[in-house]
Amino acid sequence: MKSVIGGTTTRQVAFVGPFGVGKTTAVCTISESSVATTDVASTAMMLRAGRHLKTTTTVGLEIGQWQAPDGSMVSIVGTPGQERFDMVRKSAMPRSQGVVLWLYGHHEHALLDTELWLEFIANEVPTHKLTVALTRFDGSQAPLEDFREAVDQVDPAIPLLLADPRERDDVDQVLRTSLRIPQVMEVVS
Ligand SMILES: Nc1nc2c(ncn2[C@@H]2O[C@H](COP(=O)(O)OP(=O)(O)OP(=O)(O)O)[C@@H](O)[C@H]2O)c(=O)[nH]1
Ligand SMILES: [Mg+2]
Repeated sequence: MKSVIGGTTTRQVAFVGPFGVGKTTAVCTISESSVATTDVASTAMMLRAGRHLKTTTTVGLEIGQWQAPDGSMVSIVGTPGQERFDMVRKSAMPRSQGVVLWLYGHHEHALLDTELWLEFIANEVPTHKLTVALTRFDGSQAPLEDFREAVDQVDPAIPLLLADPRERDDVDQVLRTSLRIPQVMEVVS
């Protein structure tokens, strides 16, 4: 595997979303080359209900590469989830053709988080570039229709998918959707 430092491609997709949702995991799952990550040991271990406990966090941009169905390579840029790295996250979005908002589907504030993150991200990028990927959804906090409704409030055209950042097929589908590559889409409508 060859390491990639800096983008060597013309198209780019950015992964954004809360701390620990799985952005780095998704970049590593999908990448054709080894990923230059910017993860460091974290003291901000998340212990809130239902959220994942982890000991590292992303502080800069991490870059992987994904091979699109037409054979071209696309840069996949993971961003930090923590609020204090807001500037880093914002820097990745304008040059991306697609922005994927990864969100939690199962914790007690999942719906409110969805609304707040959508509002925040929709201020930064046009909604036609946006895709929402819901992780860990189990219906325990709110039905899927409620998440769809929250997305509709911003733009009904924004695709919403259920995806596991650890599963290659899921991340592949998220990326195709993000670049609006025609496919048999199992989006929530
Ligand atoms: N059970 C479960 N675990 C998941 C899922 N998606 C990701 N994980 C795990 O959650 C953790 C996510 O960690 P990261 O990929 O570092 O998260 P991140 O979004 O990059 O975090 P920051 O960069 O710190 O904001 C990993 O340990 C994953 O294995 C999921 O759908 N279900
Ligand atoms: Mg990360």
